[in-house]
Formats: sequence, structure tokens, C-alpha cells
Amino acid sequence: MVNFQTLSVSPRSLDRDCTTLSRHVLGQFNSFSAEAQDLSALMNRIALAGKLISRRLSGAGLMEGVLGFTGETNVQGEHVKKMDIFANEVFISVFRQSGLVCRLASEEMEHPYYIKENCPIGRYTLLYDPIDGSSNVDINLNVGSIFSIRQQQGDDIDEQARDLLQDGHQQLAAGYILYGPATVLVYSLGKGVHSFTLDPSLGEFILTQENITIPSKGKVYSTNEGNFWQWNEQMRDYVRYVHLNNGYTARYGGALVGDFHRILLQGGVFLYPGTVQKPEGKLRLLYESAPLAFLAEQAGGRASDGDREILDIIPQQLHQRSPLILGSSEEVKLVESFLQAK
Ligand code: AHM
Ligand code: MG
Repeated sequence: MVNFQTLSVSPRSLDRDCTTLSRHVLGQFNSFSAEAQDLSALMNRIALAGKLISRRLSGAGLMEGVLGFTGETNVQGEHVKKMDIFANEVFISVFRQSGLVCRLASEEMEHPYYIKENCPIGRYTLLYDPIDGSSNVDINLNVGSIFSIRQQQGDDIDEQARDLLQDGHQQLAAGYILYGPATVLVYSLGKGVHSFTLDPSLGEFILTQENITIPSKGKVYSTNEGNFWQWNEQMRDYVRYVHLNNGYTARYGGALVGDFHRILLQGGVFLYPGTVQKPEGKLRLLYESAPLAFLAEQAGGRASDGDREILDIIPQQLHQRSPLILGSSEEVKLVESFLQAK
């Protein structure tokens, strides 16, 4: 017989001590310095964007004009979904009149978007992928938003944003919002990785896991094996190895944020290597790979392109791609040992 008492929701510490995102950010600095207040305000705006996107996604099937393609292609030559455009504009609108961010750079825009009125005071740039994994949108599967915050350096008067072409260690903060059964925000300011869950009744992200660490090993490998014959022999050898060794299991959702979230919590490795046709892989360095690499390293994991640490790579252009091997430190090392074999 079912014991309903044991099924009832336990009060947990959540009811006694609701740590909101902005309180947590301030707590990370242990001060009310200008930087602490800026980052708290920045994270609050990102959280607001996440709430607006989450609300739109949860009602998507019930509204006209939310799902499907726009008929346009973006700077990457990919077909654009209506949700991509909506989410891109949500990020712009929450940062307008914020005084916080001078530039926004995203997967959906060829050039950064300047909020001129913010520029004299807002010395930050937000880099983001508004909807990552957008092929999942129309079938009601998980998607995410990825973000990275950098300090603007120099005057950038010719709007070239050359100062963004720096390594991933320059990120002040990075994270993602996962739109799954619950909406979860994971972030790091370079002081550990922390996870918050959106409480829809409060409209607040509430701290649910602090100082997350990636297990150093994990049984999950997450990659699109449809590309098997597009990979080089070393990558194929790695996949043959996991096929032959008991204990590995494949999990691939076609949406990086969800695939990485599993690995962050349970260990394993995510791989999007280069292919014969696209040796640079698919994922974009500045607003996909580098933010997740920042989180992985903060959680004790690793991120590599096979030869170099992702965070060490200095991009040549804003929308540069890079192969990505991401997750548990031992598993990333194992993949590298295959990729670097002669
Ligand atoms: P997107 O930002 O245009 O959605 O592309 C990125 C997505 C990632 O979320 C995911 O890991 C990958 O593309 C899946 O690509 P594929 O369909 O080639 O496996
Ligand atoms: Mg993406």
C-alpha cells in the first residue's frame, strides 16, 4: 500500500532559507563593492530573460506564431526559428536602459548590438546563445540559453569589438539556463558553480545546489554518432573503445545545455569533434564552448579541443567554431589520449 506520508514533499531547508540569485551573487563577493552590485544586477537581468523565455516556451504549443521557422538564415547559414528571434530580442530588451551592458553579441547577430546610451557607464559585454539546441523547440524537448559576461576594454569606437577576441579566462561570469521540466539557472563568477531552480509561484530562482563538482569519471559519453564516418580515425577509435568497454552508456539529446547539465551532475564526457567537412566542428567558441568550459573548470572538470584547453584559445573572429570535448577530467584526458595518438 502506498504510504502517502512518505510521499509528501518534505519542507527541506528551502522553506527556511530561500537564497535568491541576487543575494547569492552579493554573498560571493562578501561586499557591496561596485563590481558586486554590477554583477548582481547583471545576473538579475539574465534571470529575467530566462523567466520570459521559459514562460514563452511553456505556452508555445498553445499560441500562434511561436513555433517553426522564420524563413530566414542567420550569419552561420542556419535556418532561424521564431523562438531564436524572440529569445534574442528578450535579452536585448532586458538590457536596454539597464545602464549595465554596452554591447550584446549573440549567435543570431552578425555584429554586436550596441546600446549606445549605456556605453558611457556600462562597461560590460554580454555574449549569448539565446536558444541553444533549437531543433528541440518544436517537439517540446529541453533547450537552453548560454551566457558569458566580459569586461569591455578600450573604447571600441569603430564597433569592431576586437577586445572580445581574447581567451576564455577573461570571462567574469558564465552560465546557462536550462528549460526542462523545471527551469534551472547555473552560473559561476569564478568562485564555484551554483545551481538555482525557478519557483514559478515566487517568480524567483532559488538556490538548489552550491559548489557543484563534476565526478572525475563518468559512464556517459554524449556525441552524435551519426557523424561516425565523418570523424577522423582517432575519434572513431575512441568510440570503438567505449563500445568495447563495459560500463559506458550513450546519452545525446541534441541540445548542448541539457547534455552538459547531465554531465555536470553525474560525470561523463560530451564530444563535438571536427568532421571531414567541418574540421572546426559546429559549436561556437565565445558563446557556447567557452562559457561551458568556464563552468566545467570551476566544477573540477575540463574542456579541450583535443589539443588545447578551450579557455586558452584566442579566437580570430566573433563567431569562430571549435571542436569541444567537455566534462569529467579523467574522461576528457582519455579522449585526448586517443585524439593525440599518431
Ligand atoms: P544551435 O545553437 O544552432 O541550436 O546549435 C548547437 C546545437 C547544440 O545544442 C548541440 O549540441 C548541437 O548543436 C547538436 O548538433 P547535431 O544536430 O549536429 O548533433
Ligand atoms: Mg547554440
